[in-house]
Amino acid sequence: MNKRNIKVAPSLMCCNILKLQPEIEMLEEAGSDFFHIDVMDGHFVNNFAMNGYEIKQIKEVTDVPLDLHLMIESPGRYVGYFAEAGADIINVHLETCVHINRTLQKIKEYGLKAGVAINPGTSHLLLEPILDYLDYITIMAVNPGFAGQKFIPATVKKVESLHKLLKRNGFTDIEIEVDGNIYIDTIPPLYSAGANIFVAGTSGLFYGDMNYKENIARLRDCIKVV
Ligand code: S6P
Ligand code: MG
Repeated sequence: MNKRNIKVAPSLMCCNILKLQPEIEMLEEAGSDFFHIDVMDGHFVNNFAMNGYEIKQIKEVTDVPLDLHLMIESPGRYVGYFAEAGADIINVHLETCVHINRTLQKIKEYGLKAGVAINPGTSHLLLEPILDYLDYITIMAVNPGFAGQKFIPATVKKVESLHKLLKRNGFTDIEIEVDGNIYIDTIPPLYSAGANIFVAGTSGLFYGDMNYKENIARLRDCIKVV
């Protein structure tokens, strides 16, 4: 792995919502690999964010793939709804799915990439039976629901152990994404542990004078290539 494999996924929840279209254009221009869209239902997490109507409008103004992070109860009921809104990747939380295989199959039936996200308190070992269905695994480095939280250190070991598990079982195409408090200090250990997609929020991208090009370049360049 070298630094070309790093993918940066700005979290659109951290944009200035009143200027969303110009923000999206600037982020696209700055080299975003995905747009990470947080969807919250006020049940699984104590917050609300983004619906299909809004996602559809975002899809109309960008070609950057939309990476949906569904922090909602019973996400299987809404796979069609979000597919029609323009999702390219749907990540569901393992903790919200009673019939996870069925939900992942449904995402695939819509021709989308499928991902599973797990909370800091959920073991990655639970993912072993469903690896066949996955394109992405999102490891939460904070408890989901809010931007601006502090990195949970145990995340690095979890990523490392997951990466080994994927290698051992021949699932080297599954990419590991990490979400929460991503910045130049947290990327290097996560990257060494095996993650390569980084959700960029208030810690690593939306800060200071909001120079997206510079800030994304800093995130990519914090990995030293030997
Ligand atoms: C949080 C959500 C995230 C945040 C992102 C913000 O529940 O899933 O995607 O938007 O973590 O980044 P930061 O740097 O403020 O933690
Ligand atoms: Mg997220």
